[in-house]
Amino acid sequence: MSETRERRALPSLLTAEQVECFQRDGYLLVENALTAQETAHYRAAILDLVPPGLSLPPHWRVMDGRIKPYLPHRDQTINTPALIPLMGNETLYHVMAQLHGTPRLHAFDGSVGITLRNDARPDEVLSQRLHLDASVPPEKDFLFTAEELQLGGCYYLTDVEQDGGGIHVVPQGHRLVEEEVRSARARGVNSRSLHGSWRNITHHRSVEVTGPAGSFVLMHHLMPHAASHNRRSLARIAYFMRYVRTPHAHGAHLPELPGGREYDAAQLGAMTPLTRRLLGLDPWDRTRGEPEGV
Ligand SMILES: O=C(O)CCC(=O)C(=O)O
Ligand SMILES: [Fe+2]
Repeated sequence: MSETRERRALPSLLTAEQVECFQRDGYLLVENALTAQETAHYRAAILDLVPPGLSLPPHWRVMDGRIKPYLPHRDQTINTPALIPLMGNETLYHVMAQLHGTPRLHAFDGSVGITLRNDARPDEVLSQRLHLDASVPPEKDFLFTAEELQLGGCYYLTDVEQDGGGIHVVPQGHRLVEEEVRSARARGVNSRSLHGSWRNITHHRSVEVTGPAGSFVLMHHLMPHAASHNRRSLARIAYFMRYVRTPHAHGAHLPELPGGREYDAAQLGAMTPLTRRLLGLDPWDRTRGEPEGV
């Protein structure tokens, strides 16, 4: 099927108003990205990673009550057979394809953040500085094109109420970053090195994104964001994903590990044809002779 026909075959899950909100604000809460059963299943799969005696493996990271599990070999992509289907979730894929304007996407990340209640430093809201993730290699300039766009964010697998460790974002932050970069360039200033290479953004105000379990907090890659302290009893459980067009301007569609990722039989068995394409195991153009759609 041609890419144009594939595009026409895609469902539009977001309303025109939601698309407009995302384009204006640079973030959007997509509710019901998961059913209640899916949410419970993935939450349990993440909690199963935590050793019962709470003896956390030395290669996991814990910052201000925010636990970041790693698989052996220090891999933060948590793609166990129980969690791989979340990397290929069809609802979120269709949302991402609608916003990217193409069905041919690459999906990656799969990292987890469990934010426990933290009673320390009650005057502080953020547990991290507002930052941009390293979606554009530091030696490259921002392009501001669709080929560079990364749409990422996290599933909330628990209800996230105010002060419950929700991710913080800067409304319209993606536009503020673009304006600042363009104006720095016009003055001959190296825009990549501003604000500690965009890891330490202190001049914008942020808001916490709250939402029910099963939501996805969608963010533009130029959105300044940060983790916040959880002041509530309920731990916040989040699973992060990113989607880019393939090919992507800076090669984000290419395998993250030299030689590509290796999957065992249980992981391969948990993948749908869509998941295989999203993870780069099958090409998008191998559609001849297969049923239409994904
Ligand atoms: O856990 C969060 O809310 C955000 C974490 C984050 O942005 C990061 O670690 O880069
Ligand atoms: Fe981040």
